[in-house]
Amino acid sequence: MTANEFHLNRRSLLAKGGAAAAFGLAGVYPGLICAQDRATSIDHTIRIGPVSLELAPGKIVKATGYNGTVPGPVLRLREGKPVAINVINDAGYPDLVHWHGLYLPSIQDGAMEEGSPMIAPEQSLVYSFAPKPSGTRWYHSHAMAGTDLTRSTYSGEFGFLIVEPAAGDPGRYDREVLLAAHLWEGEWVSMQDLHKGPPPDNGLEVVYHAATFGDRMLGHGDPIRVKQGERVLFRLLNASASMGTTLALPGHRFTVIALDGNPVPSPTAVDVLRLDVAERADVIVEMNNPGVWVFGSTDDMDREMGLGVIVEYENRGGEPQWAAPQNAHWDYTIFGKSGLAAAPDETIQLKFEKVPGGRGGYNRWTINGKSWPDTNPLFTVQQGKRYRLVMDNHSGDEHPVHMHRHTFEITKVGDKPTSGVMKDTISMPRYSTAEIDFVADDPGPTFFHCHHQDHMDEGFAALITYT
Ligand SMILES: [Cu+2]
Repeated sequence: MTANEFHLNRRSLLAKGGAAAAFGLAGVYPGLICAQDRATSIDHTIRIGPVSLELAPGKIVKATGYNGTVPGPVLRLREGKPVAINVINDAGYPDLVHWHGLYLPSIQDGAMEEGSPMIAPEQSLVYSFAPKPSGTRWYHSHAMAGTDLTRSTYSGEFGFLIVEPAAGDPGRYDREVLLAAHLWEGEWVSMQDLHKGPPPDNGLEVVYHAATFGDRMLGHGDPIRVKQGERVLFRLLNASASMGTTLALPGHRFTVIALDGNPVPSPTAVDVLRLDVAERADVIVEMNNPGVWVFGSTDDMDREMGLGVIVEYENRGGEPQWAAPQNAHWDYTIFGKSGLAAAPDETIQLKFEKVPGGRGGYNRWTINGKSWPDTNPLFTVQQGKRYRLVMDNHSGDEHPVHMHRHTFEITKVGDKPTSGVMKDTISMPRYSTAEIDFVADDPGPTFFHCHHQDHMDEGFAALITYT
């Protein structure tokens, strides 16, 4: 028996919910179960498996990844065109793939909490869907990691998923560069031990020892080679498990044209990009400052860990130059419209808090005083109605708050009303408030959580359900 036959025999077909029956979920989500609809051909195969990454000469990290590379292969799909993706799980633990930023039936979404099946080790699963909306999406593990810093988003299980518009829209650029930031070699540390001081009640946090922006540590991969006068489209992703990052390219500005893959109403040039975990930015950079530059984190320690890449103009050499940006301010609202967003049908208050784990313990997280799974349902929605989430981050940590299967509109940041910026993840700085609106336009259980792996695993998660 060949490996292929093995998987054909054992795979569970997910097309139109076929796998739900196989996994005994028919009783839970009867509306999603259709006749077994076999995918006739596989368009892409993703094998989750061990990889040995040489981040820099002699610096080897053992991780899991997709098809032997990190990031995984870029999946370029056409909006609305059905695709079948066979995922083979050789990760050595139960796993699944989430298609981040897409409108998918819950069972296809790759979130166990929504009813998507887990893929047992050495089994495979076919995800079959018509991708939408167009834009810079990504795919990654949505398994729990708990305290295991080799699993899920701590590992190398991430890749770009670009949904090309149904009607071709090449855009005005000469070169496209995809870069994902990731942190490696995580370790649980008590912050009070690290800082030799307060806060005394805080629990363990993950600190990292290596970073990549692209596929190697800063200075060890191929430089991005550009020519003077080029317009480069960078599609940027923070694929870290738990750390936001601020990026700069000295001597250049970023014209932000899309956030989380969705075009912004007011494309604006900025000196820095703030990307929290899971956030994406599509930016255009005019290459009009010849030299050799470091494009990387504005945090010196992050760059020293490797979070950067060299941008090298044609016929230029010498040491890569870095300079701290003058204006490191980041504000979603400058990309929005000034008018008010549509009035919601209903407003929901959400308060996020931390229950410190104390020295050597793990912190826990709550939404309105409850941790997953006691958060269910967070609230219920009616199809077609518009909901406003009034969110209060009542904690000293930053939270990238992510909503599955829907796109939301940022309607307020702090005290500043805004509209028109559409996202699937919003970064909430410590002790901050924000409001987001969404239309209940994709029936099915919908996972809502912090994209910080540790925060999600320790309670900061809930389900929004449809009536
Ligand atoms: Cu969080």
